[in-house]
Amino acid sequence: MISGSDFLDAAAAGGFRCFAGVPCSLLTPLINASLSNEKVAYIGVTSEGEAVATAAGSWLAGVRSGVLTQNSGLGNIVNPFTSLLWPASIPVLLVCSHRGAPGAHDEPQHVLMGRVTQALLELMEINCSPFPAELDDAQEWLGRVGEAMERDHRSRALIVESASLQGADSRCILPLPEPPPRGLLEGERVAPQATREAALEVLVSALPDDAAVLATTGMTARELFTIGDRPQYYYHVGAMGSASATALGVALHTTRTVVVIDGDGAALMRLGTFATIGHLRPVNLVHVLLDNGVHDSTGGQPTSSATVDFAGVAAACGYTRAVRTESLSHLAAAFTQALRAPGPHLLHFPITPGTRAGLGRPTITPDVVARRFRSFVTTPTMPTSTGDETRDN
Ligand SMILES: Cc1ncc(C[n+]2csc(CCOP(=O)(O)OP(=O)(O)O)c2C)c(N)n1
Repeated sequence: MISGSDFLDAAAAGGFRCFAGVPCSLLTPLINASLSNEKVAYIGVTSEGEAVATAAGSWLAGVRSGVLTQNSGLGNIVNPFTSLLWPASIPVLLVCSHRGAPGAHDEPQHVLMGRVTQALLELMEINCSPFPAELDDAQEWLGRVGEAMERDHRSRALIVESASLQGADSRCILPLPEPPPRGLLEGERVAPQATREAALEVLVSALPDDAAVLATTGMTARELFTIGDRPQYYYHVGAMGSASATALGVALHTTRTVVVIDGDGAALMRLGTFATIGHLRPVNLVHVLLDNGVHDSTGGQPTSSATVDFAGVAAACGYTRAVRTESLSHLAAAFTQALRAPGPHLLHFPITPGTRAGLGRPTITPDVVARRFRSFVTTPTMPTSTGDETRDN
């Protein structure tokens, strides 16, 4: 049995510098130790799927990362794992608790998942190992596997049993954070006029060369690629709803401006990410939400966006500035302002559904896009002297 802080030190020595996760009582020693560990950061998120996307974003920013999850959260992980990590060959270390282990008495909600945990991970082609029992084993495993993951680009899982970690009943006592400043809501509701492509053109033409851009799945990524592929673009080809969490993971590990272009259906699917962004407040994140009120990419089925005030949600979640923009010129002005001022920013722009005839798709494979993007993000930027406000995270 080893302590949470010993495991984290071994993880840091193996190159793992960040874990995102949702707590499990079996992982408490690890999470609580990570809150005071200077070598390994913990990003507390709202769902295990969000943790996978955030860890993917950390990796895209050059930081070897992991996910701390209860096995009951594996269901939340399946989509971003199969649609984001696997196609892009992004490796993460899953540290997964094993509630409901066969033979051990546990609560009814853990029994079935306990029985199928390893099989479920293996079904997703994730190589599983038992959590190391001794510190020497942990150091050896994390060093060896960390390197192997960078070579073969495949994720690994460590399965944590109830007796794996010392100090499982420790309590986490942290001071409450300062309440965030409330965002500014602007704009009257008027019928949208602009298409998604027109909005993307406005964003692209104002985009600084050193900014990273992540596009949500479906037509947004396809249109961005069609307008003009660039090395600083990351296209989500699946994993609907994960773009903002991936962007958060990137933004937390770079000083570059990170722009995420989201859709209303996707944003609603993982609305919890608004809370994580508002809480962690990455100053360099600009979240643009192109809202056509429908799932345009799959045939135009309505979403519930008509009754959701996205800027209000973002402001209530702690974004520094949240604006509803109503025209292309207003979007351009708000975007330019967001690029200069500390965020996180939410720009909500209502658009009309529809796309150009014969819209293409990214012709570069996701793994190549991921490595090209990672190389862009991890290349040091030239210092600028624009006089803009400081935006260190
Ligand atoms: C988890 C998951 N569910 C469903 C899909 C299928 N899908 C791809 S794009 C899309 C619609 C996305 O809607 P929205 O974010 O509003 O963007 P729009 O298509 O309107 O631009 C759907 C349902 C998916 N890729 N992933």
